[in-house]
Amino acid sequence: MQLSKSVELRSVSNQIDVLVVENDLAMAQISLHGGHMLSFRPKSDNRERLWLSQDAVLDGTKAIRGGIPICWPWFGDHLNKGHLGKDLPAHGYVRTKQWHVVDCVDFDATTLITLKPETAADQGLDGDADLRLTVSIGNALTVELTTKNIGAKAFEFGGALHSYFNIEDITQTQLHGLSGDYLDKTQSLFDKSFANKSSADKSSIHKRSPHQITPEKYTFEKETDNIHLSLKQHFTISSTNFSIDVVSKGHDSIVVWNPWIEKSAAMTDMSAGGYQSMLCVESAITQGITLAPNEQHSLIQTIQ
Ligand code: TA6
Repeated sequence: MQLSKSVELRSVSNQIDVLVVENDLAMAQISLHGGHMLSFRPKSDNRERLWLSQDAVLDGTKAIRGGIPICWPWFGDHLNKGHLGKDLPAHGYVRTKQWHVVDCVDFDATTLITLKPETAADQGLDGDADLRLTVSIGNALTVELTTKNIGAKAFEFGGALHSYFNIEDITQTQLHGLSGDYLDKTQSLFDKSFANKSSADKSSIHKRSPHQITPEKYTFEKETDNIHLSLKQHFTISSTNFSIDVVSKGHDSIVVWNPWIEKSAAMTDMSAGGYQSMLCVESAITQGITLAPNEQHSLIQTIQ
């Protein structure tokens, strides 16, 4: 596939291939391992929007910690672990697959790149899907994950654009735009098999779990793993001197995650202090979406 003038393919330690993009308006990096955005820096202010762990494993052996992991075709853990007789990976399987460039074009105000995984089929997806990630890099970054049913029967899927945002100091950070109640995964009945339960079971778990009301001032002072069953589309993450705008479409939930001190320290690909400069605000499908043959669905996040 011919790349456009603004895009170059570089190898990181001869182990993963990364698309390095520089056009008039922005710089960005996308790993072909996982179809994974690693960096987005608009030239208007030259500030990095995405957080990438300094200990991220960039050799293709595991999912990359930071950037925008593509979780698909489920969010969290898969229900059928036991039935399928082998462990299925958390957050689906495409974040460790090799992706290919399908299209790469420069326009006046953006570079548009479309990627697809080597295969969208694997254990845990009961159907035939075509999966594409289209990334638009300009003043803003738009990431669009499109799932199309190309088989003869309906299937259910979930997922997330699990974006890690780069912030100055988590204790000075506020999230604006969410309201209503949320499920606190650190305390709830939310168990490992939630993601692929039937819609009725999910809604029953949500009802039985202790719900919290989103505070007017949404700040962070401990481990946070909140599922907001929210269709709201516009969020702002504000730090002391800087804010990031996020617009989400096609989601049924917004997941807000920070592992805090102990969990950061326990992760081999995150330093103990890593939690201080990151916040995940994820556009997610936690309830599952059923696609009939020929139907398609797009999960979209725009970051500015
Ligand atoms: O989206 C939040 C979450 O599901 C957390 O529960 C947390 O474990 C996180 O994602 C990271 O998951 P990972 O599989 O990348 O370690």
